[in-house]
Amino acid sequence: MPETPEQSAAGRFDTVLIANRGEIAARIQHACRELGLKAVAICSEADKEAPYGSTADSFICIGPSSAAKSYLNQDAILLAARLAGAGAIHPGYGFLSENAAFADAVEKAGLIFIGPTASSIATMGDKISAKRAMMTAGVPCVPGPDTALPDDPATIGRIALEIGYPVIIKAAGGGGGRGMRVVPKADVLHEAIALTREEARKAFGSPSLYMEKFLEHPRHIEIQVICDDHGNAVWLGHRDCSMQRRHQKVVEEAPAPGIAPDIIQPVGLACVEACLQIGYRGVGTFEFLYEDGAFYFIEMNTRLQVEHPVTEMTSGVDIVQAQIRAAQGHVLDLTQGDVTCEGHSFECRINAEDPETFLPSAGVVTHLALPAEPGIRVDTHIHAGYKVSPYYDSLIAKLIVHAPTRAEAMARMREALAGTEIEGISTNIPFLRALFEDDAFARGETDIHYLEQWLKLRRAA
Ligand code: MV4
Repeated sequence: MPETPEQSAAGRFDTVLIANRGEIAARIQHACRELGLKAVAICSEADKEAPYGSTADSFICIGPSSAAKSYLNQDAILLAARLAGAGAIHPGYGFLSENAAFADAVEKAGLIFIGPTASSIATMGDKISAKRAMMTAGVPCVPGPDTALPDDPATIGRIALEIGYPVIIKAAGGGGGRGMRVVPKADVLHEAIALTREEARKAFGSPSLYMEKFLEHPRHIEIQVICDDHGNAVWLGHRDCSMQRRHQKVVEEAPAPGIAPDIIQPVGLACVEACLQIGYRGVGTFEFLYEDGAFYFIEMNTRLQVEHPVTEMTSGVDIVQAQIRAAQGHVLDLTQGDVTCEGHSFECRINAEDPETFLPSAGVVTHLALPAEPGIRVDTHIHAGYKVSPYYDSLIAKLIVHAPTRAEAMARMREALAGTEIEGISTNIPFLRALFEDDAFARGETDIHYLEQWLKLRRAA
């Protein structure tokens, strides 16, 4: 009798090393425990007091405070996994989560990387090969070639004319806002190409560039997918992540407001089709720009994202558990027909930062009060007495709400923010409170530039 997929999955691993820190290390540990798995926590010297360390089955300090010597140290992480008897590594987000060489090294060490294959990560890491894969699969993309720009200036000029100005030059190795330059008209095209090529060579080790139509006032909308290793994939609805400053998201919501189901439906199905075509496994996010009623693919994230909770709230699916089960080889236990998104969810990222300069604010949390009403979720690792270190990202907590309608969810977030008190360090809470009083935001009238404009007006006032 051939093994069923469920049988082959049995015993693939019973211990997960969580190669991350902060709120997501705590979140992944909860998911492991709920699945009956043991969790190994790691830390740098700065994180020795982390609360998720004392609740883990083992806790290993892998290096000094600097991320390069700890959370990015592949050999130290693999050694810790071997010492603790872990059969799998969950990379969380950031750090090594989208590093194809690390995914490969994990598998070569005989462990399971909780994420897609190294090959999927590499394909999506190169923004040109990602775009080509999506065009092939029928996902709508921004107008522009799915090939690298040639060297010949005349050909480049023709490509720009064909797309129509303004265009944007992007580095194949970039992404997330790094390595791009807008070109308003032909007379600055070649200078822009030269500058972006040099930056790309230095920052990403590759001078490869591509060109797209520049969309001036889009919203940032993403589609969450989850896939197994057996040819099953579903999408779990969409999120609006337009509320950002310098490519750092501040507020996310699900669903994206004002988008009719019949216009997003074919886009979601195209994402699912693309996953099946490329043999994608685990969780992933398709990022789109949305302008004048149309969707344009820009990038795919091959990791669990910071904002996954808003999709968990609306879909009812535990995305981290589903991701781990997919890595264990289990067959996805839901079909597209089972996915029904209900109500509306918001997430606010609470950052330890100076409200004026946005510089990270380190120090001890001297007082902490968190809201705990129905429909409110707080993902955090901090507590009163916790020391926020200056070494890492300033995200210290995520406030997540869920309610039947968008207006009710906004009201609930106002309550959640009112009930959140953090003293001893500066946070962006005052600014989030003001944002949730904004009328245009309440009407869903925002785009990727809204927050920066709002901040400028507020400073002037
Ligand atoms: C664009 C764009 C306009 N047109 N591509 C920035 C991050 C990276 N993921 C892609 N980005 C953009 N690509 C075209 N063809 C505008 C942006 C962009 C942006 C996108 C999403 C969220 C915030 C943004 C802020 C500035 C620019």
